[in-house]
Amino acid sequence: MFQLLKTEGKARRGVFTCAHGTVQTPVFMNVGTQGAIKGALSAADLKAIGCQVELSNTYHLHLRPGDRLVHDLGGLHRFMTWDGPILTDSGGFQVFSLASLRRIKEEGVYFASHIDGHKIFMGPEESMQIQSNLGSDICMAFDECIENPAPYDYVARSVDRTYRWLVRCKAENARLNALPDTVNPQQMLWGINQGGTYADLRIRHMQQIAELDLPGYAIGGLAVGESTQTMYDIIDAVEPYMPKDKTRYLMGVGTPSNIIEGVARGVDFFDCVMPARNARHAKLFTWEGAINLKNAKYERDMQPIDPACDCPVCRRYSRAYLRHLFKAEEMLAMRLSVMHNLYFYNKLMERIRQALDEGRFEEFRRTYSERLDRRI
Ligand code: PRF
Ligand code: ZN
Repeated sequence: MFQLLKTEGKARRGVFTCAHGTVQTPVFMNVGTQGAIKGALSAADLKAIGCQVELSNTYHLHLRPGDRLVHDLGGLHRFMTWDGPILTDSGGFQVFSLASLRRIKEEGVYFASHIDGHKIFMGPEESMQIQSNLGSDICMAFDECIENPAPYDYVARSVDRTYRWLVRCKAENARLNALPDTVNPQQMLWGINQGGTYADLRIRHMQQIAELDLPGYAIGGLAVGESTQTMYDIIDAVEPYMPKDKTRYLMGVGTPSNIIEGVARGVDFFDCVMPARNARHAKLFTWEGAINLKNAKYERDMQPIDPACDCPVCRRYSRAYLRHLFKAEEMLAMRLSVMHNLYFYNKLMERIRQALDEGRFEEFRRTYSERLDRRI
């Protein structure tokens, strides 16, 4: 269920409720692809960094340890000991970015596992069955994510197929939720808008999927090759056709600035591997811009990563020490850096929500949108 509390321009402040709790939006979902946050963060750490929603992947957990096993052990919440909301991505995107020997048919996708090469089939029903076994609160539709730019005719045909897949997802999700041994009978399905960089295809598809009256809608197929401006233009084109009373999720986006600009365009949910990935390369976000801890200038710097940050890492450790950990390739370098960056992203969302509550989001956007993406 989604309740819209307040708007400022197109930006939205809301509360989302599911079986495992309430979520204050706009929100950033912390990515734990295989049921763990990269950089050795535990479910207990997720609380410490202010995580509201954890995101896992159908494709990875299906291959290993297997969704049937997770089902039999009581579902993903219990398995990873995270009792807050979980969203699972459908596998659509991962099949297209990771798997090899891919063949797309009307019934679904045939591909080879990126782990051992064995042949797998995944279609809308299989994706729903896997996500039902995992017991996530939100399951995502099985879609085709096309790299931009792609030929108009291909995108048009693909979007039609993604629509037919969504109709099948909806029926299968309803059937699975009604089974007696379902992990999470309240699992909700969100649809995904596709259409590449073509506004007309995007809008037509959005109108079609809005009619299915799903509890949430995502914009997929962005941040996959197009320019930042094109991404913003597509969000602007689609947004008027997204139901106002349903949650909106911009998949796999992005930098702090992309997120602020996404909120300004009416998006409620975000996820991205960037904060964790950057952290593992010693690239850390601060409220003045991003820094690289490997830089020699931090060798004797006893300040925290960000003097304006109150995360568990900044309260205790210095840039000099973290730089040493990176140089020495200590695992602790990864763990502490990922903690700081994810805390930063969750804090960014908290500050966005605060600004919306106080009617000063536009001012916040002017102050931070460019600043946070620059390198200092
Ligand atoms: N589809 C799905 N997951 C995704 C995407 C998509 O288009 C993207 C695109 N940025 C990220 N994750 N199912
Ligand atoms: Zn910090």
